[in-house]
Amino acid sequence: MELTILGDTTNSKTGGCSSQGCGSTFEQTSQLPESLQARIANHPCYSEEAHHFFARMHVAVAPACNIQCHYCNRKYDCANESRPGVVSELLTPEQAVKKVKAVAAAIPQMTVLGIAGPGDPLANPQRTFSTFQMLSEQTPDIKLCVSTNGLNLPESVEELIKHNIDHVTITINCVDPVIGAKIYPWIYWNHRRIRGVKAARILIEQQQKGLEMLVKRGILVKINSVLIPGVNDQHLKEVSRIVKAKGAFLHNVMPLIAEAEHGTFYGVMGQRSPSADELQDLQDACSGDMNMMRHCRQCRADAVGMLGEDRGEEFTLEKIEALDIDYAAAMPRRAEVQAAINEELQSIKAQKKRLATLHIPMNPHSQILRQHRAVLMAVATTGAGMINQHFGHAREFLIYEASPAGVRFIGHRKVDTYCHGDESCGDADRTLHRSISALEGCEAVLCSKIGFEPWSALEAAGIQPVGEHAMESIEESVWAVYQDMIAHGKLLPQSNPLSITA
Ligand code: CLF
Ligand code: SF4
Repeated sequence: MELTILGDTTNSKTGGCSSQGCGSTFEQTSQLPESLQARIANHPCYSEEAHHFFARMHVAVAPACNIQCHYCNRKYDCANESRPGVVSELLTPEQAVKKVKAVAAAIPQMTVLGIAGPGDPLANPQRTFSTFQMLSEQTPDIKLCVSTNGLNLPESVEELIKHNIDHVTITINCVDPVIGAKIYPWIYWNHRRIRGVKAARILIEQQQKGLEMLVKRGILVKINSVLIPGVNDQHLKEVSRIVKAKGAFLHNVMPLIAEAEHGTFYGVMGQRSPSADELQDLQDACSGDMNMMRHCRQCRADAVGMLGEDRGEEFTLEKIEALDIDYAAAMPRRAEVQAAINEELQSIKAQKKRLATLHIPMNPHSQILRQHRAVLMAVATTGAGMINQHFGHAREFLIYEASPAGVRFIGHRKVDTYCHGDESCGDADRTLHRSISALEGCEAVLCSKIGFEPWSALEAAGIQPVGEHAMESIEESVWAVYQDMIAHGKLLPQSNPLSITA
């Protein structure tokens, strides 16, 4: 049977949709023109592969916003790119530059600097562009990235190009102003507050115009959309189709986070968030027309580190102010570390290419095996594409789907850390229970190590713990476990095998 490392193609968990391509995973990345591959190769958001190796950081220099989203409370960061409910430390452009240099020296694999809030970067043009200008002069080896609601985008395109911003994210939740009026109560436009459908129409026109202008100038554009059940869930397929047709590179459908304690309109009104299944179904449905991002962590406006990790505490303003960074001295070390990562990535790519064409004999009844259903598996990893994390130390699990068509990345699930490596785990039982609930739908969890207690609890919940693939490649291990499940008769064929001629 052939192993295929899939991106967003084929077989949803129920065996569903097919895809024409995805810009972010191995199979699709390798089909992109080389010049494009080079532009995303070390961007952890634009390349699923890169996010296992490269880090990003945000600087919170943009406090104001020019619109209101029903999922946002202005006390907190811009929820278009961030989890609501967290507040970032606001920086001046000078402080931001100092912080970027400190982080870049300490984390040489940090390749991308983004401005994503806490308000809208383009509603704070002076602060945003002054930061970008200083960074493009002083830290030339760092890619610059921005995320915006799009209202001021068309007027900002020239300035973005002037500062070498090669990656722009626009949050587009709708292309229909009637739906838009249910998401945006008002916008601030030409010194006036405008409400309802009229406001949504202006916002949508600006977003679409901005998208077209950026694409025309060769900028890579990612579209973020917040999935709001009952509001834009059906509509987002249309959004995906339109932005793809206009040349957007990637579509990132993110789940609405609406908690009453965040004080957002949706939170207070009891608007529900989508389930993991609903999110995956929509991503699968959109992937027919669009390259989909599935590894977004909805990070905060001052996030630092690999996606999914937050090292912000190591780089607070107080700590940064005390540092004297010699950036020129840090650059050779950064180049060395990044070259080593690129070399490793090349060898992983070569390996995947070999595997993708390799026929792995499973047994002679391959026609019967093709009838086996897809299985979701959770993986504990700290990066580098390996199974290299203790079950109890994982703050999140990556979710992969194995099916007769191959292995594909589905998304991630956050959990509370179960084990802190000491005796202080007062409510470890409760935390373990929550972790297991978060893995609902998974049939195996692959990790480097696991204790006896969680092992038993997982088994009791119908999830098979697997520890024997420690320090091995994720996709190959998921595939090996899938084969093993089939070999042990755990995945019964969907139809009567006796009716199939082997
Ligand atoms: Fe930041 Fe956004 Fe640039 Fe990435 S994040 S501005 S594109 S560097 Fe990435 Fe974070 Fe998701 Fe954003 S995981 S929230 S998609
Ligand atoms: Fe909040 Fe961002 Fe929407 Fe502005 S664009 S209202 S900061 S979520």
